[in-house]
Amino acid sequence: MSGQLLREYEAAIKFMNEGDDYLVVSHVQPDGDAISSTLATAWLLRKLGKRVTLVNEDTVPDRLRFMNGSELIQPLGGLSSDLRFSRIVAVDCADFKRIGRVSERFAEGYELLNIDHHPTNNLYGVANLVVPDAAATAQILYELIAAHGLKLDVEAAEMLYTGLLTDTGGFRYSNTDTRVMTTAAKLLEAGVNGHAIADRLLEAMSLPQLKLLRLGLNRMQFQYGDRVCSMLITPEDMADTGAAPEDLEGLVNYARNVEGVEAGVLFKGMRDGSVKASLRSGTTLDVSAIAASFGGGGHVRAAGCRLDGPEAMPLLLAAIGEALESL
Ligand SMILES: [Mn+2]
Repeated sequence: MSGQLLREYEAAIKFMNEGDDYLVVSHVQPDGDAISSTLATAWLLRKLGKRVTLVNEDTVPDRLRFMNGSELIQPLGGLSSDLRFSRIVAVDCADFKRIGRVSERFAEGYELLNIDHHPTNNLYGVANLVVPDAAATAQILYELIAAHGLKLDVEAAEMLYTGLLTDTGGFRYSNTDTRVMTTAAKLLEAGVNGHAIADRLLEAMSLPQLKLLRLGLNRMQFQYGDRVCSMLITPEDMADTGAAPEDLEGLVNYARNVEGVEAGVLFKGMRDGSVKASLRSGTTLDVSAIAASFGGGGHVRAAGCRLDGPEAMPLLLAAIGEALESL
């Protein structure tokens, strides 16, 4: 471990030891790693004898509720309006905006520890533990817990395993390195039922999810010599299928997975007229750079951004096409 990173771990440990009361928050529309890291951070803080409040702008997706303590993550709407927090741990949030409206509850002069693995993280905390080569924020928390010398119970191991599993696409993405597999092995040793979690998160499909998939496949469009594949899901589609936002997870991979396709794009039309774009790349294209040029961010192989309206969709596709040209 580099000296810089060692100092970041030390600063994080210091931050977690210094206070008494903490708010733990992750990004809006939380995914597996977001919920995992929220719960694992809370687990660690409690072990250190701290009081914790867990809040997310959105509710915990149903399929992630099997994790111990997930019922303690309060949706922002349920929080009493006069509550303010001064010591905050933000996990898996590449920038401050990703925290969403929970940030309206930060007290004046608040202090924030930023724990994340996104390479585009802009170090918005008073302490920052940002490890871009960690496959998941859960991986960083595993190491933070180990640095505290704490022994994992099966519940904590399950949380961490879930973050690793989901952010590596079931141990399949290019971020699946020896560190991931070594950690996963340790978590299995701690009693995690890997098969049951994989079945729940990777195999099982909700009916709305299947209906969305059918719509998305029907609308696939190929451009730039069939190297770019895009799909569009409208707000009406969401309503018609009864889908929740998390039912869109993984849909973009169907576009990216087509042989010969280097970039898969999922456009999701929002009620306010804006369009959210999820970008995935195969082996060469850096989609985080493209997303960043449209005000978004993410990872080299998985990124996203928000467009003002549908008229910007061809512009994004053109930017991808151009980037492919120059590879
Ligand atoms: Mn993550």
